[in-house]
Amino acid sequence: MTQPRNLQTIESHILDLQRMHPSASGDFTGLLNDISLAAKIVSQEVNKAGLAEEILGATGEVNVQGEAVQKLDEFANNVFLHCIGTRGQVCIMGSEELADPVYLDTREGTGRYIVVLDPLDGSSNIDVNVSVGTIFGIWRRQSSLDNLGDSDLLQAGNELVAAGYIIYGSSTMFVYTAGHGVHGFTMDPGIGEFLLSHENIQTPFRSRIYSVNEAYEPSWSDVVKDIVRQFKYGRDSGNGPGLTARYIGSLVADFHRNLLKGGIYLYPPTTDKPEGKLRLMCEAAPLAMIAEAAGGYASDGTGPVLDIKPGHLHTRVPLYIGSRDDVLWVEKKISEAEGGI
Ligand code: AFP
Repeated sequence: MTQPRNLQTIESHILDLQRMHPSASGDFTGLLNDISLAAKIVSQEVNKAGLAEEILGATGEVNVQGEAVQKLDEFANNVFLHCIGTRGQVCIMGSEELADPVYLDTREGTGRYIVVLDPLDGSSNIDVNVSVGTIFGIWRRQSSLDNLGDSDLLQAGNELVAAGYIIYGSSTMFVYTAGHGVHGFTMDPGIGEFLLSHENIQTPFRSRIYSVNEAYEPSWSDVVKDIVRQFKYGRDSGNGPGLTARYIGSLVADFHRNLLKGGIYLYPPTTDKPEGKLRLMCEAAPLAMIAEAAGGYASDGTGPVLDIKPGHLHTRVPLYIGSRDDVLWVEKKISEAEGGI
């Protein structure tokens, strides 16, 4: 008879993490708990999106990225703003939905952390019941509280203390890393808890799947066209088996599937978007930390995404992320095409 597994909530998992650092103040634990509470609230609202007429569809406004703001985007943004930093442990919060960073009240706490997030990524999919997600990254404050500025907010991904995402799909999952493996928790709606379901996720070294919006092919560079063609027909000599294609158009969902099954997600530059579409701080860097902690890799085509220092909160980067072998191969192809080795 197999031994039943002990159930573990995300809160107790985070507490275990805190015990590994005897000097920890509990600020970080509290912050992850805040994020988990916000995720539960957003999850509940996303789940009833089809029922509640008044929260479906666009608000009619355009956000700082020039995209139509969905009502649930606004809702999720507000929930995270209200839930995060309840102990005064967050000094700055940046959101994909807000043009400027928000400086939070830290009188009651240490203001030790900076949080940047995309509260509801893939929100153009909500109306058609496709999975959406939240992505977050947590950095540590660098200066004193009365000297907060760009050096605190605009840090590279390799300075991240933790990163995670929540996928609101057929079930809601919370996946995070704080540098000790990548762990996934699935929401049990009956008890309203995230329970450990995917301990120490390791992503396959080689892809079975490529994920890219191929409608942009006419405006890709020749090397990107060739890379995607080779994923389709088999890498290099065309001898290997080609990959299968999957593209949801919701980054968290595409990334999550590829993380578990082995795959590469590409958002290359196009002629009209030479920087690509995805934002470094609230999408690419946090997912890059997770990919690397699971044995994968993320590149902007020239080097690790984690090395890139943002110019501003909404800096965009091209993104190639997923199974390590394939992302490194993409980097090599781009480097060769640009006259490198
Ligand atoms: P939305 O939040 O506007 O739906 O954008 C989603 C997203 O940022 C990311 O989740 C997708 O992978 C990507 O854009 C899809 O972009 P394309 O529609 O250009 O393929």
